[in-house]
Amino acid sequence: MRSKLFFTALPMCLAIAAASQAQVVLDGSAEAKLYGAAIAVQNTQTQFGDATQGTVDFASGSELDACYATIDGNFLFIVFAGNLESNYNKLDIFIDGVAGGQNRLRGNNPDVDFNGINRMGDDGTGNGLTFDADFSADLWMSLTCGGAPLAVYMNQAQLLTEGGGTGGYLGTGGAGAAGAVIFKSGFGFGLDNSNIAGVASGSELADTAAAELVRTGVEVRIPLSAIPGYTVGDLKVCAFINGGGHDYLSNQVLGPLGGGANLAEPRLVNLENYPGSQYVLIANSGATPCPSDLDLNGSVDAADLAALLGAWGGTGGDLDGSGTTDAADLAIMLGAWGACS
Ligand SMILES: [Ca+2]
Ligand SMILES: [Ca+2]
Ligand SMILES: [Ca+2]
Ligand SMILES: [Ca+2]
Repeated sequence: MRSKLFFTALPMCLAIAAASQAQVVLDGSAEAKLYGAAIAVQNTQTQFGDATQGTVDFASGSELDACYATIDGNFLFIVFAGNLESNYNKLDIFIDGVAGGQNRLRGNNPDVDFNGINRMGDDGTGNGLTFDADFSADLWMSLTCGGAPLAVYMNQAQLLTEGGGTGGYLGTGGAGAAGAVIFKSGFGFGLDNSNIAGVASGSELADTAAAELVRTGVEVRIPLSAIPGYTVGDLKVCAFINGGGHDYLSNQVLGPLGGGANLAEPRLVNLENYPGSQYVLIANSGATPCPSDLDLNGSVDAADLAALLGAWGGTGGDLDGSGTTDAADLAIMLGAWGACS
């Protein structure tokens, strides 16, 4: 009886697998078909080491060569092509999706990753990392990796206008497609550290043609519902490589700096002082077509309900942007039950 049920269910599983083949694979690589061309290219050599190993799970340096992004249903995918050194240096990522948020990082954000976000923020003297004038961060994520076998760790926090907010440690995984993880919250990542090309070591203007060819690095999966208050419209992302304690900003920033040395103390950095935008625009012309369809199979059904209940109290099923998955989100899902129109 058990085996009969198994074989009955098998064709359905295969059908689901086939339907999802066109979706993004979290493997640390920007598939050309899905991601298209780079939306930002590095123009500054790296002062955080030029990786030379060519191994998926180890890199001796960090660089951000290019940025690729795509939106698939309710999720934003971004590839930060380059390397993240296997020494617990940080890739800090900031998303701006709505008015409000923080143009200058406050000191009262959630205590996540050994209070890493607040290490970049106001220490009480009115400083704090400041973005370009037209960028106000709403969501922060950070990735770091090290050890043998390699472990990758991911954290996130809301950046609300008055601080506070929620955040936390998302979890851990490894390198390559096998090490990629999608957490219960809907966040996920893939890491491929095999790049040995891209920008070289230094603080001069970089070879942008070489940087633009890199398509492997850190790939992240972000539930659009995790961006507080976001429903529709273009997004901005600012990313940089930082020291192990979020305490020493590199010269690997996207949008790029236009040459120059590491920026050092994060609290004293004002990106408005650097020419051009130290953020990247991610165009999103369409509204999320069917936000309750969490698994993107075209209908709101029992699988979505299970995903929502599984994310209860987290952000993975947060349909109304309140920051948590609760009864209000359940009501939205039940109201949208059936095929997506
Ligand atoms: Ca991929
Ligand atoms: Ca904002
Ligand atoms: Ca390089
Ligand atoms: Ca600027």
